[in-house]
Amino acid sequence: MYTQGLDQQSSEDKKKSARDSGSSEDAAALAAFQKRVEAEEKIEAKDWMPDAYRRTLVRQISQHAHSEIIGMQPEGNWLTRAPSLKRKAILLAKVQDEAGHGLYLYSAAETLGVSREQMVADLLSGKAKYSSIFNYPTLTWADIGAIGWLVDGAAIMNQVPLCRCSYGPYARAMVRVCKEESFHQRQGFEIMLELSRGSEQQKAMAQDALDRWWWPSLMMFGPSDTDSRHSAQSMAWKIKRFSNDELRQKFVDVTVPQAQFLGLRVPDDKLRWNDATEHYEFGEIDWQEFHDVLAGNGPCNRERMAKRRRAHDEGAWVREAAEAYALKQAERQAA
Ligand code: FAQ
Repeated sequence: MYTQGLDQQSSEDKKKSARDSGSSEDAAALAAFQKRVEAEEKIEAKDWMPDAYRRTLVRQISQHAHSEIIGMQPEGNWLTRAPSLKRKAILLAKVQDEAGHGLYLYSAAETLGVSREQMVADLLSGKAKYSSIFNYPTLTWADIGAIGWLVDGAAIMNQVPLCRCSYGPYARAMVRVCKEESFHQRQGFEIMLELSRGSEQQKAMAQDALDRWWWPSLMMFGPSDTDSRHSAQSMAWKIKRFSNDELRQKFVDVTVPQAQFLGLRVPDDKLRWNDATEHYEFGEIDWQEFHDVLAGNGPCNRERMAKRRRAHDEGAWVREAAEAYALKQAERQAA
């Protein structure tokens, strides 16, 4: 009788119980989900989604959030040494923007059911990744120009397509992030412009910064398409709209003329314009360096993590005070 009862269950009921149990994802549910993605419908937090789609988003969005937070450190290093009050105010605003981006992104990830505490714990334990680029040192003021120009430039190239990501909360967060990154890119380029039109020493500083930041910026786009384990599925789900290599090529095509305008030399002997493809050809990335940085052995990995852990510990009193205040408010409301 019992088995018969199950057999008689409508297909809608079966889908519902599969959804409720969060277990078996039947082929019909997966196909319906894919159809929504292909119709460019936004997937929202309460909609059914495959477990693997949810996991991919939590992974990417939390890594992205951690990158924004750790990314405050290289530039934060120059806040007290900016060459003028105006430059200091601009840099302070930029670093605060990065903190804001981290917060929007943690909030977007939380809509997928992961807690902020868990994400932060994964970062602090070294389990979660953040962008390789933030493990390089900022040795001179020109590095602040190079970060804005190249790192924010690469970030925009990668993130503008994320405004069309199939997951609504991530896509919407990216709209504001991209507007701010666009301002950051311009302020970096303007620093480089001023240095490259300055004294011989300033020009040399600008060139040295480009020499050190060029290749790590190209690495930001991730492994080549042949080695990118997530790209194919993420593109099928319309989380990613372009592959890592496509975005890297777009970045090179846009940035090389900017370097020429600055009168600076891109540190790549193989760089040349190809009339037939209408793209720049460029040299091979040092993938060993990329993997070393990802494994925690870049120039500043340990320093970045130590500083983040210290900041977290020193901020314990703020979290405790906020919790005590929330409790007091709740008690007052209940009374
Ligand atoms: N660094 O299969 P794929 C910014 C990992 S924000 C470290 O290609 P996927 C703003 C990848 O996670 C910069 N790890 O992976 C700012 C995966 O590891 P897993 C951050 C990297 O996800 C400016 C494995 O390698 N932006 O700059 C890197 O399809 C200035 C296999 O790779 C974002 O996070 C890397 N460079 O593609 C702040 C944008 N590349 O998880 C302050 C959103 C790859 O399997 C100052 N994210 N990996 O262990 C994305 O678009 C993608 O996640 C990619 C990687 C393109 C980064």
